[in-house]
Amino acid sequence: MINETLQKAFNEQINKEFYSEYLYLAMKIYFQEQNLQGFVNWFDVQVQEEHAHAMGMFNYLNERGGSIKLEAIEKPVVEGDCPLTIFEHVLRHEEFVTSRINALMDVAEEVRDRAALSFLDWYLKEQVEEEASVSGVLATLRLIGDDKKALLMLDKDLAARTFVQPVIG
Ligand code: OFO
Repeated sequence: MINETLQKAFNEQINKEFYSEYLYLAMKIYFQEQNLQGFVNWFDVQVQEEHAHAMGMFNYLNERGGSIKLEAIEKPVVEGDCPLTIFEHVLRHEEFVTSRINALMDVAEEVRDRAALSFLDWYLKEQVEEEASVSGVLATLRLIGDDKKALLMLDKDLAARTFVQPVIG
């Protein structure tokens, strides 16, 4: 049976992962309106990844005999009004999620739940990848500046991203 405090922390993180899914869905709307279909695809993949992250914890908590509590998902607020500023928000958000995964691991450590720590290791590595991939797009957007042709080239690149169902844990 999983410790109560750790169970609560898992439930909070499940909510954060669903919020991430919702936030990226909101960001996708901006790119749909700009007709930047490659960016739309990038956010589609991001949305599916966040759903997989939430469900990974959902299934884990269930496997551990924990009680899953679904709370309200906050209204997503997209900060930014162009690809660059929106991706700055994506990076800030991923850094925030990384800090929450670390905090969740702190709780697992405090209650000496080694199985949970080992499970959460996957999330920690995933956050390193998430931040690196977003930083890469952000660096390209900074180079692009106001060059519309270069933006369309990036859009074409982002159209190639595909979702791969992760094997979590
Ligand atoms: Fe779930 O990693 Fe992004 O937020």
